[in-house]
Amino acid sequence: MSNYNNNFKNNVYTILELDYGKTIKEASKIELYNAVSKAARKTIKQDWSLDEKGKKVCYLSAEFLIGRLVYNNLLNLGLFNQFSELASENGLDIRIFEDIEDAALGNGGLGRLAACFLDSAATVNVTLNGYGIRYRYGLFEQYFENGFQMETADDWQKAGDPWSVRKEEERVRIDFKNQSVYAVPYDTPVIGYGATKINTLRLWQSEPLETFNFKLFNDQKYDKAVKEKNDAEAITNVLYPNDDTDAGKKLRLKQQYFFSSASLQDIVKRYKKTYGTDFSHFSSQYAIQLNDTHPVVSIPELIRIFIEEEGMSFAKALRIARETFAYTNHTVMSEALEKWNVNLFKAVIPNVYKYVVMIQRQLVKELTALGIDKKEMIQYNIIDNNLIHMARLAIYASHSTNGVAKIHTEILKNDALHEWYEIYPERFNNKTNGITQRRWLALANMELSGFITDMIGNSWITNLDKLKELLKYQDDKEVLKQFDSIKIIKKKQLADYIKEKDGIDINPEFIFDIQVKRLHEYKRQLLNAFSILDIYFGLKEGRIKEFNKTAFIFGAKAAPGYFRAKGIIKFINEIAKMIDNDDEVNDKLKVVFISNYNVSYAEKIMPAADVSEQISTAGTEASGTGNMKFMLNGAVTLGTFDGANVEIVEQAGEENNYIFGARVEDIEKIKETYNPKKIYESNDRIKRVVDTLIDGTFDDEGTGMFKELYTSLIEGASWHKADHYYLLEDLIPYIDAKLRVNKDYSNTYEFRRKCFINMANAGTFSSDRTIREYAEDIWKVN
Ligand code: B1N
Repeated sequence: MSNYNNNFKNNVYTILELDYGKTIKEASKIELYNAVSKAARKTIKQDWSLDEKGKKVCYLSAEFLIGRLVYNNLLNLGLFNQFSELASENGLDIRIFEDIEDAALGNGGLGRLAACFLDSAATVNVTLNGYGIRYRYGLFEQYFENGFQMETADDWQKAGDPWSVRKEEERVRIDFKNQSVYAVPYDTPVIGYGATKINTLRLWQSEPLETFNFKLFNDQKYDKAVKEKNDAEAITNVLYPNDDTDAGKKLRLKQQYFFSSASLQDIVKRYKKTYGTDFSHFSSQYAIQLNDTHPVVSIPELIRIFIEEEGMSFAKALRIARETFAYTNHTVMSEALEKWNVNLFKAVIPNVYKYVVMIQRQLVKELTALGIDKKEMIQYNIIDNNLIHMARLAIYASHSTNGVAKIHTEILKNDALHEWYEIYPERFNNKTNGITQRRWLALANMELSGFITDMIGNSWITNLDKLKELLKYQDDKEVLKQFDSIKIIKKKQLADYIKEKDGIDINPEFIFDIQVKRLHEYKRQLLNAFSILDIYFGLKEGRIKEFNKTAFIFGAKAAPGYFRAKGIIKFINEIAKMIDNDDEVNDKLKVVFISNYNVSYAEKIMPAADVSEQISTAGTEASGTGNMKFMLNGAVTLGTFDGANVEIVEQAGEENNYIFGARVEDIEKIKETYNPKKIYESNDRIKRVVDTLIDGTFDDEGTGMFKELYTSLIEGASWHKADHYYLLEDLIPYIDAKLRVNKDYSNTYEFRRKCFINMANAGTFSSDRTIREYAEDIWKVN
């Protein structure tokens, strides 16, 4: 793999000369970035197309959180060393591209999972192409003002988009009730490791049929003349910043239909190039995976195309649709389950609504035949109470519904979707999430990668199970010492990075205890905050005597309209300030809320953690994938028995992690009688930390945020009972577990041994494994 691309460096020079008339010395960072990216692209030998032979998987997702592509592509193309040489020959730092913007075309775990799947499918040789939306602005950029979250637009194309190609001639037309637009595809090559396979990420951009209405312009109606353009562009202008919640907005439905229809038109057109109008091979040529309910409108859209454009019968169209589509569920939380108001749906895509009605009628027929009566039928109805239930539509009209971790799939089967499991048990299956070790170990932690490769060779890059071979070193003092020194290097690097980005000093000798993920009540960042306050008071009172210095690091974006989540950010920033100003404790306690947590920041954070915080209420976090990234980089998990944490401790041992708190069964039992106020009133420590929300310890500048958080815990609200996520129930066991971690850290050797065992057992969390399971069980490819 080393020397088949020996033109790369010369190509960089040539492109700089042709495109910018500059030498490498004269080129700007952005020019160099464009030249390096294009030169790397040029080394791709095979042509990459969407028309490969054999079965093709289409991964439809509203989000692809791909982050920064340049380093990953250099690695997978085998060009990283040549790039390093080029840099050093010209006196440049290889990190020169670190201020190229991330492509943040996703919110969090769901979008990042889609990106890891792209990398893995191309690497394990599965033909899988991603279809999604080319948002003009991705997830907002976050900064803090006085500890409050502020947002600005994420202009991710600032330095250009040298990895994509616009395919003007492959545009398709999308018709809404009162608007028609073009969907123009931008294709990005997805390069498998070793570049043996190139797949495609096709993102659609919305554009007007006519850029400029000349007649209106001549009639002096200037505003109207540009209106069509603006209205068209609005559709793909911005990513909805909600993670795990449903926005329910008209524009969002337009986005969903826009990319679903564009992708299906594209797929059908390609199919017809080979098979004409004989659709009997369709489902053996295409598998379509629906990433959550966001692309589920694809189902009635395909049926519409088959019936209206291909003259197929409804029965046949539904059968082919069912054989082709599969659905992944990513959450059981009711706030996130998409339901579209019938009137809104009809106002946007009336001609698709027709087919939803036909599917609903067919559902009633089928269920009646199964002996289900009218009353029982209600829970299955796709159209019910003037709402279209997208998850029900997906389960009914597809052949596979999967959850994303064992415990999550069990909850789907036994609880959230139990009624569907009863009638279609064979459709349900689990596919535990995974992460790509190329980005999350080989690139993010080159020091650890090199160390691992020295011990067991480099086959782990495409076969992560090989890490198990490291287990033979688990008691080797010398190995663990080196492993520890790598962690220290990564902690120093993170400290430098935080200093540079956020201007905050962190002592790398502190324990790095880290919680990074979207801000949501169920993820319980507030529980973490309370535990820190209790430790703070404990240190001041002398209740806690021995304590290893710890930096508690947070990173999280709150949806801009999520008032409570923003209150939690402000609260944590207030705690950080109080501790910083307290000379009694600030030599051993530090709280940091880093700003603008994103994929690139994560690449610095994951390798530097000693403790991974995964503390969601049991039964709420479908899987989590950050937990896997921490584990792979050698951190212990401090977490609840939830999501993939369950499988993490199954692999690495409970004795090497810190599991605490109520389990799903426990919560089931206490649910009816749960009384957080009583817990609060009967425990002085709990009362003390919760009261900081209202006793003047902290100032929320008159926003009422802290009082509202207090109320949500103690009094509840109409839509959620008090302390809906059981913070007070779990607080004391959580603090106990946290102090156990802290104590165990005193024995460096024992602690690093735990970390090492976690890393060595992370093999199963490679998204290569996940993709192989989808390929075999759901897509039936290879
Ligand atoms: O999907 C991830 C899981 O690892 C996480 O546990 C899960 O929370 C996450 C609506 C979502 N579930 N639902 C969403 C995202 C955007 C949106 O608009 C819902 N994200 C998840 C990968 O399986």
